[in-house]
Amino acid sequence: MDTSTARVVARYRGKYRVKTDKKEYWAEISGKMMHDAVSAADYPAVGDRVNISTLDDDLAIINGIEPRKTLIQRKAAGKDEPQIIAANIDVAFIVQAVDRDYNLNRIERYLALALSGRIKPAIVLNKADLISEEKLNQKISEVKDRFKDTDVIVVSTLDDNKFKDLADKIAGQKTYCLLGSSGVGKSSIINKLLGKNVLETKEISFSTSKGKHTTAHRELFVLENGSSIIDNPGMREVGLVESGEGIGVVFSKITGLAKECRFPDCSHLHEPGCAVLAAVEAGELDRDKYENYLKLKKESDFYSMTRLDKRRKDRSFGKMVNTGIKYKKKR
Ligand SMILES: Nc1nc2c(ncn2[C@@H]2O[C@H](COP(=O)(O)OP(=O)(O)O)[C@@H](O)[C@H]2O)c(=O)[nH]1
Ligand SMILES: [Mg+2]
Ligand SMILES: [Zn+2]
Repeated sequence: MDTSTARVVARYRGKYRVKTDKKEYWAEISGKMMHDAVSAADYPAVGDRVNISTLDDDLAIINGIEPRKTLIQRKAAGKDEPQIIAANIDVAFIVQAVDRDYNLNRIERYLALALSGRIKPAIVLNKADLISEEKLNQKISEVKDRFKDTDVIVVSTLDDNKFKDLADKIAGQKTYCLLGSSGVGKSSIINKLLGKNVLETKEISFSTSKGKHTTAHRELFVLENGSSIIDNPGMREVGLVESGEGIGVVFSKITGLAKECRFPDCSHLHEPGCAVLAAVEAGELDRDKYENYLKLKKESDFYSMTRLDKRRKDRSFGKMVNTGIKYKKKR
């Protein structure tokens, strides 16, 4: 049995595809890993580097996960536990289509998601072919205005000249992921980077203006220059998990202003002496940005609170069970 390191390139229900320098294998986690796992984070995610033992030509066992450099996670509908999107990502491309999907608040949400995982974000505006030069320039300046420190890359997958800027950004050995609603062109972008149609793309239905996703699983592709890129199909909901940190970075202007508020626990909603509200009133802080800040902050605080609450309840339930056992033993 040979052991080596591999990268997780796809994850299915309980099964993984892993890739070494030489080849790919189907893999499962070892009995020990399965036994020791207590949360979703203990299972391999796409992008993870793992230690494997190969069983034969195409089967392997995953024995452990190497420490993750970065981790991107979200809250999925109806679930308490964060869902892991991918590991060891260097750059997250936040993709929006300039024609219909375009929404500054949503970009901001994805930015918080990426930054809370300590991943460098870049904004990709796709389908530049669909709107006039004038409208496009207006959107570009809106985005640049709202997100001053983030790269904005404008592309069209239908036009080589309008795709170069993104292709040039992809450096060897780094790992990228695409985030964005379905139908914005994530799979088309990967096909274009691969130079062949590996991923199926779907027409957008006019009634819902949403593309039906076809790639059911998350997958990592290795490009010619050695870099890797991950497609994220079907990301309908991107609830924030404890990403106070990401929010702090995206809204650094607001967190800076908050230090000047009269009350240290100011909610920036109605308090006297609130520096944030004052800046909104004075037109120094964009009102949309302020409102989106309140929304995302509330969501992440609520998430942290319910998690904490749940842990407390679990603990007291644990105690109750333990006392019960002790009592029984005594008798
Ligand atoms: N006009 C135009 N259509 C595009 C562009 N990129 C992708 N599309 C189309 O948008 C639809 C959804 O693309 P797809 O890659 O499946 O989106 P995904 O759901 O984000 O993976 C498909 O019909 C694509 O052909 C583009 O740059 N311009
Ligand atoms: Mg797709
Ligand atoms: Zn305040």
